[in-house]
Amino acid sequence: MTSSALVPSVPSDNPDADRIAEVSRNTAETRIHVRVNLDGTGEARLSTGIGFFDHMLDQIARHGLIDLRIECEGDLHIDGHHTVEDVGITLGQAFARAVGDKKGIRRYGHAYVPLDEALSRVVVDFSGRPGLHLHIPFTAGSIGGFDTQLTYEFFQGFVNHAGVTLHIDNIKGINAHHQCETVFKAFARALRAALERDPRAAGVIPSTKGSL
Ligand SMILES: [Mn+2]
Repeated sequence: MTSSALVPSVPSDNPDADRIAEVSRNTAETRIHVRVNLDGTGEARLSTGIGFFDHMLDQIARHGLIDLRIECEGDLHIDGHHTVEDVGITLGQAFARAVGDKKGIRRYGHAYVPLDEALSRVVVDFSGRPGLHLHIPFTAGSIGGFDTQLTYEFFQGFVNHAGVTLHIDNIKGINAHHQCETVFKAFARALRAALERDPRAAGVIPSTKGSL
């Protein structure tokens, strides 16, 4: 049984207002509260109970200039699966809500980010159509107790609920911590680029369809 409480985002009639949304999602497996400000400064308050996962979510805030509050009490006595997947789902819901009708945003964003020997590229489209194309040849199964397979679960949850097309490629990397961190940093930079307001397209929905 899932319950989601959606706190209304700020009205979109002011094109300069901060884009803020809050979502609570409670199931028998996880209890999650997320607050995002897409026009923030990169401030993060994170407690998922998985240290490395918090470190990755921190990259989204810092490099996306997104204020992020994520509290999760999950069934970590089983493993990290439900926690990571459900944080992805809830964060995706919060993004969809904060982005609103997508008027005036750039819609597309991409970034290459290196960290020493590792290099990743992330391309995002706020298309309204969920699609994940993820290629990360992880060199280890676990990073500080974080199961690297859960990277896919996080992004699948996010994509499904944010309604974005996401292409993620880790191009090079030997150290798995570096591989994962370059993916999250590139994701953050791509989000920032896509969600930025385009002054040449103020009030315009960036699609020939007229809606996204
Ligand atoms: Mn690190």
